[in-house]
Amino acid sequence: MKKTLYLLSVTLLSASVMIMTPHRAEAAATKEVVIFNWSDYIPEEVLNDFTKETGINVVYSTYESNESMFSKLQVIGAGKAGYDIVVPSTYYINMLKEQNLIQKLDLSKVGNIKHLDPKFLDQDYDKGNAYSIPYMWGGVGILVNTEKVKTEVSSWADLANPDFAGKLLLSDDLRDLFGMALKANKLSPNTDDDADLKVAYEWLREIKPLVRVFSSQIKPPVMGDEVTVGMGWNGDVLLIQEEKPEISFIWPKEGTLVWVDSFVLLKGAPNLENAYKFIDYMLRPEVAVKCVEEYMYSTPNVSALKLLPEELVNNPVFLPTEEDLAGSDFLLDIGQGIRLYSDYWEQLLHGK
Ligand code: SPD
Repeated sequence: MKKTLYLLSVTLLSASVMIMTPHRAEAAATKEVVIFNWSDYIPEEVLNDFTKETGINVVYSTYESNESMFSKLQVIGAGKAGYDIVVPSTYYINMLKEQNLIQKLDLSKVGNIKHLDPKFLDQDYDKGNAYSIPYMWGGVGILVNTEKVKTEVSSWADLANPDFAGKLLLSDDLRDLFGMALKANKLSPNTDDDADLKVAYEWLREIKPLVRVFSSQIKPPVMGDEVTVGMGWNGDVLLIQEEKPEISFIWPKEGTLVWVDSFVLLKGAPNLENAYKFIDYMLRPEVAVKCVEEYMYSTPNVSALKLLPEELVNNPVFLPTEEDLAGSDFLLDIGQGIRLYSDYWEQLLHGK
C-alpha cells in the first residue's frame, strides 16, 4: 500500500488561513471546491486527479474529531466558513441540520450514488439521503501487540487488567471512548442518561492510571511500542499490520461501535456545483478503491468492493462478519446529551 502523503496537512494551515481572509471573494472567482474533512481520509493523488480532470482546485483542511468540526462551524457559522463539503459521522448529521449548518442535496447531481450498497442508504438518521451521502465506515476494536502481551484479551472489560499499566492506549474520540466504557459495563453507548455516564466515567477513572495515551491517532504510539494494547479503528490497525504484523485486531465480545462518515453540503457553500462534481467523483468505484487502498477503512461502495483484492474483502478486520458484529451498536445522534460526555471527559482528564 502507498504511504500516507503528509504534504496534504502542510497545505492545511495555509488553506484555512486563506478561507478566513478578506481575499475570499477573489478566491471564489477561481474554480475551486473547499473541503473540511478528517485527517488521513482522502489520498492526495485522488485530489490531484480530480483537479487534473476538472480544472477545479481543491482547498483542503482537516479536523481530528466530530466535536472540533462541529464547534468550529458553530462558531464561524456555515455561510461564513467558506467550506463547501464536510464529512461528519452520521450521529452529527442531525445536529448540523438543527443548527442550520447544512443544506439539502439534489441527488440528481450525484448519479454515482447508484454504486452504494442500499443498506447504507435511506437510514433513519437521514431519510432519503436528503442531507448526506456515505463515504466510509468502520468500527473500533482492540489492538494487541502479540509479541509483548501474553494475556488473553477478548473484551473491552479486559482492558482494565493491571498488567497493562503504562501500556494502554485509549481513544480520545468522545463517543468511542465513553461508548467503549459503557459497553464494558453492559450499558448502551447511545445513552444520554447521567447515571449511565457516571458508571462509565468511574470505570474510566479507575483504569486511567494504566493509560499511556488518550488518542485516536494510534500509529505513532503503536509503531513506537509506547503502547501494547488498546483501542483503534479497524482501518488504522490494518495499515499498521502492514508494517508491524505482530499487532492483532479483535472485535470485542461485548460488540463494537459502528460508525459511517458521510459527505454533506454546507449552507451557503460558495462552490455548490463544484462540490457536487467532487462528491460524484468520490463515488466512482475506481476512486473509492484508491481511498480504501490508502486508508483501509471499509467502503459502502459495492462496485468498489468488487474491484478490491479478495484477500482484503475476506479479511474480517476490513469487513467484519455478522458474528464479529454480534452485540455491536451503531452510534446514534444523542443531541444535547453530548454535553454530558464532554463534561465527564473534562473531569477524566483534569480531575483527580
Ligand atoms: N482518519 C479518518 C478517521 C475517521 C473516523 N471517523 C469515525 C469516528 C467515529 N467515532
